[in-house]
Amino acid sequence: MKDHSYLAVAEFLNEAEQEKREVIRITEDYPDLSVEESYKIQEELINMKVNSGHRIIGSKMGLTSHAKMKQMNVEEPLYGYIFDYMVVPSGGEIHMSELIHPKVEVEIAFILGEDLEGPEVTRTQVLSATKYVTPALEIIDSRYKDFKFTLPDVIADNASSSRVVIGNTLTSLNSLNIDLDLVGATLYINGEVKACGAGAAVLDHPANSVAVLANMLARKGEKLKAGDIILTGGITEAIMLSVGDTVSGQLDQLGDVSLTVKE
Ligand code: 0L1
Ligand code: MG
Repeated sequence: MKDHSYLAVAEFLNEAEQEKREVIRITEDYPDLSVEESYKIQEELINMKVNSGHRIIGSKMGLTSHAKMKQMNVEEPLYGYIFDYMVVPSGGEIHMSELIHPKVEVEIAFILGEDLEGPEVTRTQVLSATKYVTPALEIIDSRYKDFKFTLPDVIADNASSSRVVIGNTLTSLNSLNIDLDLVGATLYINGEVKACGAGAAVLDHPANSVAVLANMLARKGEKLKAGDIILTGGITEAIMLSVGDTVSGQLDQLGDVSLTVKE
């Protein structure tokens, strides 16, 4: 792909998000698109959002479960960026009219107290740099038709990032009685259990996800900063949402996080 095409493809994906319109995946036109090139498109997309006045508040990791990595035939998770306009307060609403075909997953979010700079960040360093952990719901909303894509497609599309609900309870790690890999998570929709899992579903331990992110960012000279919010990856599978749904994510010792889906 030629350098000037990165910008054109990023514009195409940004418009799809703004117009709430699903589009044909970009690898139909660029079948040889590499992972490296797809991060360049993502970078253009992120710059475009920043230049239009949106603020980055953190990042997200995706494809962090062994099952999802196997399904996509990849050996490494992917990352994307979370913007201020994506954040919904716990107990708040998301609006279907602003989205395409949203799905929800339960995650553990980390809030950093110190910067973390790769390339060799370890889980132990992550745990000591973490100020709080909190439950989160991630709403993913791929801009691609029928949620179908290859790895470069989804990387370019900012890892399907769409909305994020952060719980109201902030917990410091030394006040937890269990390790985060053992934290159980349950996703309820309209009072029914739709999915459940444990923190270990996320790269064996959610702190590993933050370490991998720091080390991936180091490849392009970026670091994680104190105050960043990091969504470490879905503990549960992602479940399709419909208007009228009331969603609750409950995590052992970390508390609850919820949202309602409106028109
Ligand atoms: O794990 C995730 O947050 C999803 C990342 C992108 C893949 C998808 O949209 O399913
Ligand atoms: Mg996620």
